[in-house]
Amino acid sequence: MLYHLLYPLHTDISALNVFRYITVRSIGGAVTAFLIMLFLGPWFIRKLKQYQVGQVVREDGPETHLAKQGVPTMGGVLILFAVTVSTLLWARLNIQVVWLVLLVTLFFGLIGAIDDFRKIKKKSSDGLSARGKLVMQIIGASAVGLFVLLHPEYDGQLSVPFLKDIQPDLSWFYVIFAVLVIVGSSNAVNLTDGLDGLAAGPVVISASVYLIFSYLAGHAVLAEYLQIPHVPGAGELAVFCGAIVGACLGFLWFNAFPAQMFMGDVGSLALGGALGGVAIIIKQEILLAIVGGIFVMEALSVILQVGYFKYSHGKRIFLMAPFHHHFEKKGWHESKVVVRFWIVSIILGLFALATLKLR
Ligand code: 57M
Repeated sequence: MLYHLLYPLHTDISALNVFRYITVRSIGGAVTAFLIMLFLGPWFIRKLKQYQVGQVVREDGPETHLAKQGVPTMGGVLILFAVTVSTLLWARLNIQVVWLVLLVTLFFGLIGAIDDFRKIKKKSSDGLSARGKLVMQIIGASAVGLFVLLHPEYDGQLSVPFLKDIQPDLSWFYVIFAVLVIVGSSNAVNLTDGLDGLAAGPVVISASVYLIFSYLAGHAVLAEYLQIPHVPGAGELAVFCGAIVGACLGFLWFNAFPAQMFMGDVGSLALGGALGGVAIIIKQEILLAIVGGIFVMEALSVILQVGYFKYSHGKRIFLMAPFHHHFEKKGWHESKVVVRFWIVSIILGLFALATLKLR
């Protein structure tokens, strides 16, 4: 909005020229979202306590988690508020993909909110049924699939990191692939969100990497030089990614151990959906498995554990799944697990950036 309001005045006030630059607006988006979180956070936590929006902790988990009973949850509502306000303030609003990704993110947030509400109302860890959640997620992700189908620049080809000459063509299967990426990413972030700061940290790192890739994808000259797909308008998604980075950093302020609030499914499903959406729109789909390697690893640990548990009639591969519980059960302190997962996430983020040159 600021772009539309202020940039036209640059002929009279030359300083307003800065609103033209995506870099400046991405930083503006990040700082705005961060400050919204920081200033509204304490008030929001008080309101969550007042309305008794508290976490119901499962009894079958690590014992240390029983102390977390009643910690205010649904902090994701504030994250989504901060992301929406700063994206609307700093992005160019005449770019379709900004609206698409923002609306899909909010829709995934809505699914999570329904789930959270049910859990809080019933005071149990059963929210929406897994099937109900999945159907709604597929409906939301299909909006991106439909966009891809209707826009000729999405030709069904995949960008394979490190291998610029290999671009498998999925043809119209690409639409199904897009839905799988978004739904998978949303659920993987949700599974990861089980320790203080564990989901928000890697989301900050992944969104920072996608901020850079979005900027490059939207820049015709740089995209050609780096031999990555050029997607007109994608640069504005850098502003959206900046807003996610800022909002999640602000959330971490309160979610760092010992957490004053959790994000809830409203936050985790939305943030995962957002990352998946950006990855599809800027055509850096496979890269998400590298950048979000922590999320992939957590989801895989659950698939392997549940599969083996059923196959072997009760045996386990890990002490407990998702993977972070395994380390807790081994006696690592929660903060140690979280910081070590962040370290791995940073390394993976750097590795993902290296794909720009190593190809
Ligand atoms: C939700 N949610 C946390 C919070 C957060 C198929 C199965 C493996 C699924 C999996 C599952 O349900 N995972 C997704 C993970 C919960 O946090 C809430 O949920 C939101 C995210 N969706 O924002 O609102 C608990 O996580 C802890 N937490 C923190 N700090 C945070 O910042 O400490 C969350 C955020 C909170 C709090 O304790 O209550 C969750 O774990 O429920 N299921 C599991 O994860 C269960 N695993 C399991 O049963 N594994 C089995 C195999 C055979 C399936 C096994 O390995 O034996 C575990 N869940 C829990 N305890 N809580 C079991 C142990």
